[in-house]
Amino acid sequence: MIYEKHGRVVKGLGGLYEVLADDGERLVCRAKGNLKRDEERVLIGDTVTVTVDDATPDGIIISAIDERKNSLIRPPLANLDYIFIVLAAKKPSPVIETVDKLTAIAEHNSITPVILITKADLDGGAAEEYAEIYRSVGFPTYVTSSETGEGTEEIRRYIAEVLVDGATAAFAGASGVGKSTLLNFLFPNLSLATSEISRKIERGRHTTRHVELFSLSGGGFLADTPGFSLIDFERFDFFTLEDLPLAFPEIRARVGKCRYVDCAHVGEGREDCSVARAVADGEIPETRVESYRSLWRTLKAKKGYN
Ligand SMILES: Nc1nc2c(ncn2[C@@H]2O[C@H](COP(=O)(O)OP(=O)(O)OP(=O)(O)O)[C@@H](O)[C@H]2O)c(=O)[nH]1
Ligand SMILES: [Mg+2]
Ligand SMILES: [Zn+2]
Repeated sequence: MIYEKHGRVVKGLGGLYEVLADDGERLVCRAKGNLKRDEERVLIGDTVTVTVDDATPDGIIISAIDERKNSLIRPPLANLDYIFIVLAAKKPSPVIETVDKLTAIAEHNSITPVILITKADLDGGAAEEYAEIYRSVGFPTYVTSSETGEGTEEIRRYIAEVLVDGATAAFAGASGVGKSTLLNFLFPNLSLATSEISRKIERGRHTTRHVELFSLSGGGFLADTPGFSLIDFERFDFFTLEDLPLAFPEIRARVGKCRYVDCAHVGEGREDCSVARAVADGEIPETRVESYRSLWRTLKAKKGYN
């Protein structure tokens, strides 16, 4: 007998996928040939049709992927509603431009960015400084420590409130910031592997190797993802020069208010630019506008923008 099921791809390893069917059954399947190639490749988080052929031993196949709400290259996930951007107060100290790039990628893909600052026990002052930046932009922001438990009740409550009825989120951020540790703290039955950061280079060791979506009791999904290192986060998922100001809420709000018609809000002798003024007046944190300008230059230098 041949029949179809519909479900969510929650895990993928070595060409095999695990699909949580809408009826609760877990199916291990392969993907149809054309769903293995780059653009059409099955992503964790996809909702899919699985065709089951009872008569064949390997007869459980992902045969179609539903249209995606959004998809990211890094972490490789589809249909996200929230992305928890995780940075540590220190060990490793955050690369703010990478954090801001992630917020921009999230905004551009209609994913709500949530800022999660870990390891507050190591430097509470630094944690608060980072938090201030992102609170001022208006992102939900949490300061936590998996060592002392600080802030974990608040984040647990937020997750319980928003990750319901199929809503999906991922923890993303540099290797070693404590993503898996915090997930274990919040959901002790996950038992995710974690490991100490390297003493020599003060970076993580890429302990988490694959993306996996966990189903939560409220009907939502939450993924742990492999951390990235400084070098492997070059690629933009993304967009044009014109899109970039729209991906920074505090700049987006001032685009229409700039008196220069063709302004990219990157400075260069334009003291009266609405964004430059907001920075001077302390309304936009300097680090955010520095990230914006740096990303703008990177994008402009890419082929096709001259
Ligand atoms: N002091 C302190 N250490 C922490 C905290 N959270 C995590 N750590 C430590 O940081 C190290 C890295 O934690 P992981 O959870 O493996 O980091 P990760 O972000 O999952 O790293 P990848 O899987 O490589 O992306 C471990 O030694 C943890 O014990 C914290 O809140 N405070
Ligand atoms: Mg991990
Ligand atoms: Zn301007």
